Amino acid sequence: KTVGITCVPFSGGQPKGGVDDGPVEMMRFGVLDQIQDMGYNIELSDGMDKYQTMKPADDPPIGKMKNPRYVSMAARRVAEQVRAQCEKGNIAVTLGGDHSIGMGTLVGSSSVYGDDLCVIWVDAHADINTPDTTESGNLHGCPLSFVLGICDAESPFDWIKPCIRKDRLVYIGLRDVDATEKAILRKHNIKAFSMHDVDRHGIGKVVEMALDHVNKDRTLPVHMSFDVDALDPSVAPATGTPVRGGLTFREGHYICEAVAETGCLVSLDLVEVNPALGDPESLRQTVAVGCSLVRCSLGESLL
Ligand code: DIR
Ligand code: MN
Ligand code: MN
Ligand code: MN
Repeated sequence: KTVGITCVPFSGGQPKGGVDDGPVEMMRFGVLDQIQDMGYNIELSDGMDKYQTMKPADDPPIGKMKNPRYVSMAARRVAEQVRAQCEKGNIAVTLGGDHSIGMGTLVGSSSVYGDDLCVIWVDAHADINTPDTTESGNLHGCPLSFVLGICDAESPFDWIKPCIRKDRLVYIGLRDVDATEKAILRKHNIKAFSMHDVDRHGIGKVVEMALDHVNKDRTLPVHMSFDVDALDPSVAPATGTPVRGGLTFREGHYICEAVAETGCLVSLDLVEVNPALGDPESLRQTVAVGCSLVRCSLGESLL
């Protein structure tokens, strides 16, 4: 089996520099060798360096959206690379970069797997603002609204067609959701397990309920998008928008292990590792946990 890795050194979906160094730091930490040591072949998508050169000289906001052309171009390239990996039957692993690239990975994966694709979004945030509801204008808070067709994607995002079914999306780990996003979740009946649910039921039950919701028979292809800020800041401090009260080290890993156990994982994002934030020990800890979540999603802890 081959793991197809796409590195996306991109930070245009939010204001903090450094998240574009997430992929290179995970590589430096040895993520490729680690995956190979598990018995997988590795195939790297090309062009780690391309993202900076795509940056338009002039990219004024459109409405509230910041860096719209840059985000759109990057996501479009990600979509092509992830699509190519999935077409070959590789497990497509995308290392970010900020979470705006999630619109690319979902377009890419669903272009191969169709609307059977189930999405598990592990995050402190819902990332489902529309260009109209976003307060911040940061597009890492918006990727799901485009792919679900909750807003009609206007230029420069008009290449994105609705491709993910609302009843095949489930969240785990939410604890910082805008009022506008809560209204969207309610209106479209989107299933979400917040940290409150994790406290109430325990992570084992929550993951089982989440999988039951999107993939009752465990036969459909699964995409997991894992934002490291889902973890508690004590576990993953080096990230742009940390929120207290997150998943423990074990809870985060449990989710990945349970997804691996289904054998249904076809694509995975690991995003929002920002090596520029915090001291060297915070950086090392966050990069290490990012790599270990990737390995567990690929089955490292299964006996
Ligand atoms: C907020 C924060 N909902 C926004 N979102 C974040 O900017 O739309 N996403 N931090 O990662
Ligand atoms: Mn996110
Ligand atoms: Mn987040
Ligand atoms: Mn984010």
